[in-house]
Amino acid sequence: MPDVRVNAEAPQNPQHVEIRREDYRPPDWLVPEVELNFTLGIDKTRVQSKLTVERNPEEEPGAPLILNGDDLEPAGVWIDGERFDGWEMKGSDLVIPLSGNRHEIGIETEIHPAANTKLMGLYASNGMLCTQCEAEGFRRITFFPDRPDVLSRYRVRMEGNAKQFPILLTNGNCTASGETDDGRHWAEWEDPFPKPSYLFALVAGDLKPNRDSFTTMSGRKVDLAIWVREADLPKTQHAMESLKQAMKWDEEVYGREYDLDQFNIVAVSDFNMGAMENKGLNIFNSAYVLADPDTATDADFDNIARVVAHEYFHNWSGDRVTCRDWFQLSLKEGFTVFRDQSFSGDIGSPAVKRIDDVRVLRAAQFPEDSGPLAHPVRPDSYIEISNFYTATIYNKGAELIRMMKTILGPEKFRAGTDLYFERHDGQAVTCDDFVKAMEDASGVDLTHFKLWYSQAGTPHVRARIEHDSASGTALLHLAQSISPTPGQPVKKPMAIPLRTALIGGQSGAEIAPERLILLEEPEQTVTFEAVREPPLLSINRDFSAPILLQADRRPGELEKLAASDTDPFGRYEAIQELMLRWLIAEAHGEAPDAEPVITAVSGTLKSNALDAAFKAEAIILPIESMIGDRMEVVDPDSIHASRRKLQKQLLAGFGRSAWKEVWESNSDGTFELTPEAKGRRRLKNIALDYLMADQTDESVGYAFEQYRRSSNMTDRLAALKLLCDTQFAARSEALEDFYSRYQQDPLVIDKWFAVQAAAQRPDTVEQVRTLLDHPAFSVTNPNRLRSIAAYFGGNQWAFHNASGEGYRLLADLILAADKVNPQVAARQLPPLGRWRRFDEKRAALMRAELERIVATPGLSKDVYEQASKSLA
Ligand code: B3K
Ligand code: ZN
Repeated sequence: MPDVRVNAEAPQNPQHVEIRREDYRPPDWLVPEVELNFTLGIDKTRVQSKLTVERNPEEEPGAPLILNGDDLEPAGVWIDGERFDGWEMKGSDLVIPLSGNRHEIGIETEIHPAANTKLMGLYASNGMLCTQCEAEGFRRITFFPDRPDVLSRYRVRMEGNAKQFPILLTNGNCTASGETDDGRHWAEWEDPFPKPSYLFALVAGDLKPNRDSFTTMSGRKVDLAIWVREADLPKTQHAMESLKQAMKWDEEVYGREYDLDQFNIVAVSDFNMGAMENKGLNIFNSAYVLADPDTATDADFDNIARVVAHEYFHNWSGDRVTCRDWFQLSLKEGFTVFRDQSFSGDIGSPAVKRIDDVRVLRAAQFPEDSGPLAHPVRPDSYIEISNFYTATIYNKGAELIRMMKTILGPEKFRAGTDLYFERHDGQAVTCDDFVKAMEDASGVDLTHFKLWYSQAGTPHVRARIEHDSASGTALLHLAQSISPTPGQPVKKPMAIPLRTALIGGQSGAEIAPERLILLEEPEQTVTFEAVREPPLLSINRDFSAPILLQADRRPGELEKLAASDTDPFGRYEAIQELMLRWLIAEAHGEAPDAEPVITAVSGTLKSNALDAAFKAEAIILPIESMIGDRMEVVDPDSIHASRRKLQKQLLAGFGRSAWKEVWESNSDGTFELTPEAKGRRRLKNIALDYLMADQTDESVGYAFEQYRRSSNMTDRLAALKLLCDTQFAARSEALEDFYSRYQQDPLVIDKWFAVQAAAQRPDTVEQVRTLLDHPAFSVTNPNRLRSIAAYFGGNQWAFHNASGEGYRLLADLILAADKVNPQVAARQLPPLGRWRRFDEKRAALMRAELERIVATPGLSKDVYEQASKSLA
């Protein structure tokens, strides 16, 4: 690991030291070969490792071998076959002095999978054994230089009870297997590709495969298998289809071919995040594998395709080329998210996918970038790396890659990725190496652009157009600034690619074709010639840069853009901006006129040129937190009231019967999973949402009818969500029915908890308190914990209840979860950290909960880092 030093500015706690990027040093010892021998048991597993270690010729001679451990004790250590007792422990690391330059180190450890509630390292889930090693879980299995720049070839032997663990899987290809006389069996596997320890994986359990195959572009046949419990097999086909689509897409779009003879995916029910890209053996949260129309929504199906593709794409962007250190995490994550976003756009609708991605960025990353946990895409320091698997690393990281593609153009971008993969295959590299490959392949200087990696915060861009009709000249005045973020009080101007066009204010035609403006100065003016009519500014088209744009608009401009922008994203943006301006004005008590919003929504719904999926995205009201992000001080109650009011005005403005018509005409008889069918379901359910705006007997009746009649989870859950917000008897009837119908299916019961935690009701806090005592609730299963914590923390109106009870509830939950699983507990903290955005009373209540958390004895460093930084 990099040297550990304490930064005077960082929160102080003697046990929780800060790791700094600038302290990176290459490893003293390399480990070209690893042999692991597992004697498997749920309660106790014995791990014997044999490491071939070589002194790194470029590093300090004489350095001892330091192997990381976590919760481990060596049961025995051998050097070159001789038992060695001269080792010592330094903290949790094992230190072995070595005289020569190459040795064979043997280490034996004993681990306890069933007792491993952190779900890092080797753990038990539903009677099976599985692993999670990224970022620092391998050190909970055996002592090892557990850092991504030590790459090793692995040979693994697993042995265990054949009945309990009929299936034994690890990375690479199986080379031998057999049985012993006493009901046990074994398997040996070899992974020919050197990999860092974080990509190691092992699975042992009673699993059944959905098998298929894929023939690569060079004609090699790859055996594919998705391993699940037998009862879940019928729900694996969508994941399998998605995998084959992803394999083909990566060949066609990036020229990347799969490299092993087999590719395995395993679904597990206890998993800290979505999935993990272990070489040749991806391990998945079952939520991202299992789906059928009765139990999974359209969004679930899309997420499965996205995550399956994401993990598969990591085989090149992550596994073949990996990160030098964890500060470079976005090297693999930002790039891979960009790749999965493009994939999802290509198999569905690129415009709708872009809208969706920007919505996620605005809802999750922008608040992070303007809050106490803001950090650059390439962070400078961390206390616990698990806290840095953030929207900034992933989603803003993806925006950086997208911007480079925009600046270079598609051909040069592809040349850049080709060069990157070719140049760095088998290496552990940095974000700088990625940018260098882009520069070398394209001849474009990206020096200024690289500031996006080191400077945190979302740039604000102000745009104003000035038109001189006599000369036909339009001047576009641009100005940029970034607010300070923790540790970065003064900011430099960024290089911001803005795709820009002009639309004729009268003709509605594109009067200046799209061009790319690179805004590099604090202020810049761009000239457009031959502009014969008053222009409408269509800027940051397709959201070409992750910025906060403030464009000066004359009255009526947004309405025109909403109907005529030639960029679909721009059209969406104009409608949303109209809504936001109304919602904010209303929340400020200004009684704005809703007519322009009604016209834009009606026009969109009536358009013959737009498809249902786009219409749905465009007319959906911005979520409450998004409205809050635009206010000086977030006022949850008036935001809620304002949003409800606009919903009612749109119900009346477009007309109840017109909404009913949208609802009914988009209800198909047969269930299909095509982009068109999904778009129609989405539009239908948004129409139902509007119909329910006044919560009359009649409209609640529609929702209940849809709930009962639905043949698919998308429609059923949409109706349940709406009923959940009401005080009608149909609410409890539907909730009870849903529970009894799906009680055997944990992924659906997660939804049952989630809809209640997200409910828009004045008594949600009390309801959620009661749910915590429900027999099916548990803090040990991450999906179940998230089904309440994440949904409640994201429910602005309920969480920010003026009583402060919401804050207390979340803090209680975080503290309870921290005892079993610090990583997942820490991820629930950010909503409490946003106290600066609220009124004094709420801010004080939020701070009090953060202080209570920080003062709790035995707090993990995960939660400590998030809470203490949030208070700073
Ligand atoms: N690389 C993993 C994330 C691991 C998170 C560890 N705390 C999944 C992914 O991004 O593909
Ligand atoms: Zn990833």
